[in-house]
Amino acid sequence: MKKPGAWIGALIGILVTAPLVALYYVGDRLLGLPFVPFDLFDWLARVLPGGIVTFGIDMLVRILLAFDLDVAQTAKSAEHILAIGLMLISGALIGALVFALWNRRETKLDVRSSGRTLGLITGIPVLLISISVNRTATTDGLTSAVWIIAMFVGWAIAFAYVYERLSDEDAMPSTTASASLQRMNRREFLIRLGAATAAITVVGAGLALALQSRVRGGGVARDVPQADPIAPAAPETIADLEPARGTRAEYTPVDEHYRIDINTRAPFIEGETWALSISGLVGRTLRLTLDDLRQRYEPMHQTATLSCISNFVGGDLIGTTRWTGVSLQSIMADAQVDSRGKYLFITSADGFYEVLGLDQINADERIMLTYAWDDKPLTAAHGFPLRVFIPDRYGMKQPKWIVDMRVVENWEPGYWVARGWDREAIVKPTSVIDTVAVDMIDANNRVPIGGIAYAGERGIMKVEVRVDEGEWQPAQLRTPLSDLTWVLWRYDWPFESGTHTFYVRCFDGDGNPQSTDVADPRPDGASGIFMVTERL
Ligand SMILES: Nc1nc2c(c(=O)[nH]1)N[C@H]1C(S)=C(S)[C@@H](COP(=O)(O)O)O[C@H]1N2
Ligand SMILES: [Mo]
Repeated sequence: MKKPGAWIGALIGILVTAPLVALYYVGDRLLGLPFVPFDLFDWLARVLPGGIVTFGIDMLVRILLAFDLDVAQTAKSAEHILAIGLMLISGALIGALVFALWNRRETKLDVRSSGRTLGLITGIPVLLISISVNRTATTDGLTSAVWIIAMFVGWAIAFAYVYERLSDEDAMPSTTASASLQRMNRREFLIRLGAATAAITVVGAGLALALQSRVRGGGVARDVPQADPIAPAAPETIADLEPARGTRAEYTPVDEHYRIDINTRAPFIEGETWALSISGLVGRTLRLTLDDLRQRYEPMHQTATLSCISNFVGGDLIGTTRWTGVSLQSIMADAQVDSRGKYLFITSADGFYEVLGLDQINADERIMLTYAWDDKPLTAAHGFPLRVFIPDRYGMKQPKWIVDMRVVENWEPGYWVARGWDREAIVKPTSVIDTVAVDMIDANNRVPIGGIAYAGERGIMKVEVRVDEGEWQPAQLRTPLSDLTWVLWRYDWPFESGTHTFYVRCFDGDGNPQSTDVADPRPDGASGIFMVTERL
């Protein structure tokens, strides 16, 4: 009795994995579920040695250049294609492997139980990987877990079913059907299977693309022309501007502040025994306890907005709180940096690290070792006992749970920089609509629209709102909590019922407009004009 071999298994692997990818894509676009191929790719980028990852990225860039493609525009899609390609190749490998395994059985394959087993064996590691690296899903952990496992079990049952079908065909007694007819049957089955998977894949991906702009919570506009810069001037802000109802809190409660790091659980550090060591190219090696930091140095307070570089336009990986600590300049002065010292290598308890230029520290007294958020010691999740604050940079440059600082001569890429993210990670201007507050309609039939705008240390000079194809209209700005925080804005819109699309854009303190380029977060932060469609 002839059975389908490893090559057929590989082919089937691709055929059943393609719809799996497409369905994950639908889940991602429509419901904010994790998109597994990117999670696996991110995880690989993280566990592979930095050298290999950098080499991979270099190769990718070179291939794009060889094809005369604009790297800035295509690198990210190339990476996405690579991630999906790797998933399909893994499917092919698994197909070859399980077909070979199943071929060694004496008895008939039980499609359901074998499918379930294969689904769990592959799905559980994938689930763990997704939990540890996913930064984009908006669904809760349980929903995401059920989705990942259920899809993998379904995928594996499809595998087993196809295997069974192909073995049946092979096992058909050749008394009635000729050998060539059997092969036709198998070929026909494969063609049908191919057509079916192609259909699911195309319809799924198409559906996701067609519907994604209708996702609740808004999206990014693709066809808004870039604004011209305006002349810099002091922004006109209003101290007691009442935000439109539904605008997020101007000051983020610590327990609502986003949390992003490479750990499923925050590293636990004993405050009593912890001490920060400062060594390397210094005249004086320091060992500072929390009390030393609190008592020996002048405390410094800065209310500031922090954003993750992985934040999508309109995403919630951004928050504002009051940071308290010690200017890094005072500490470096105490350590008497050697003239050969050029960089500060900061190590965290979780293996995270970042490298800061001493000239950057010397030029900016706001760079701070932070021990309190919201006037309370840092929580474990947010970096207890000590984290760095650097104005104008995304969170990836700012280690939490610091245990060690070393002055070194040579630059090295930090944790995320080594993994292909931007070396400087300077925040990009962004603005978001939080609400169209129909319930606040006034006697003049005006409905306040509100949200935030943020451009790091440059501040916000102007925010404008556009409704449908109308003109851009200036919004009012609430005086920000500091010049390092986002700005709450409000625009009173002459209400018209019906379905409308609302857009927002901002200009930073230098008069530069936010970019209309639609960019994903990788490698240097997302950009694009936020828009939201509402039926009113
Ligand atoms: N030790 C350590 N520090 C870290 C990280 C990390 O993974 N480990 N993640 C960084 C990233 S990517 C961000 S966005 C911020 C998030 O800080 P938060 O979780 O307090 O909001 O922490 C940064 N500091
Ligand atoms: Mo981040």
